[in-house]
Amino acid sequence: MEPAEVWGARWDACDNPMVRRYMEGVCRKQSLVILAADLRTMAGLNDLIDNVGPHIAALKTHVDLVDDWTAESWGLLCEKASAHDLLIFEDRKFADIGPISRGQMAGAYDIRTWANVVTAHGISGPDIVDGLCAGWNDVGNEGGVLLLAQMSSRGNLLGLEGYTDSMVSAGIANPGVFGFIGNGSRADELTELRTKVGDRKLIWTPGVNLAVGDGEMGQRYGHPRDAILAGSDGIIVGSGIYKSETPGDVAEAYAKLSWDTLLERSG
Ligand code: S5P
Repeated sequence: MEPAEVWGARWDACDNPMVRRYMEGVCRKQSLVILAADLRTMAGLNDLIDNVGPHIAALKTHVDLVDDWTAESWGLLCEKASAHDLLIFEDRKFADIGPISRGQMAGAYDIRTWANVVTAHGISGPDIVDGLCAGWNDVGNEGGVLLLAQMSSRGNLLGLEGYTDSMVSAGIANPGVFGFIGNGSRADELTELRTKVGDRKLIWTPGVNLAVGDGEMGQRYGHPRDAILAGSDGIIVGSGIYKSETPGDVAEAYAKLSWDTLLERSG
């Protein structure tokens, strides 16, 4: 199916260059799964991508989790991700002022050279988005920022009155914003977020798992189908996949469910 048909109004309304790349990738891969590859060794990450690469649309990394990181091994991992037709999403959760965030896109990890999408908190004000985009521009790249509008973890402060609304109004008109992180564990909160966001930006959701309930250390989970029907455009799944005995099969099951639900939503 054509992306315009699958994504409907979101396809026409989007204004960040990475969004259509993602939407097209989802249609090629028939998956809305963003793998949260929260492993601590390069060997583990390589094995995981070999297993699940065909079933996911994007690879989410925490580059500073990896014990045996080297620039060379990371470059090879990124090449592997590209060979699997994956967007690369560094979940760095930047939060500083614009110029420092721009500098943090460089540094030892040089995120600006390999990440297509990054996360940021808006706690320091909306200029962080321009700082991150300047980081990409410094090396002739472009990318998209996902602003955290909600979180999945128990007791987080993004639920305080007015925070989510301020985040959405700060990000909605900025073409550097790819979309927002919403809370996949609470479909009603997500429905509200979607109403505020409209069709111009995507919403990606962590806190989803086929086994609904509470996770470790305050993580909460909802069902991916409920999240997509409530307006999620990408399901971020970590331990649900990488802790299973058969990550490839489990990723395939998440992919099928996510794609079927997207078609149900669009149809
Ligand atoms: O609110 C959030 C935002 C994010 S990006 N809650 C989250 O859990 N995340 C990330 O999603 C978190 O950093 C982790 O990499 C992933 C969830 O992993 P899981 O193992 O709970 O599926």
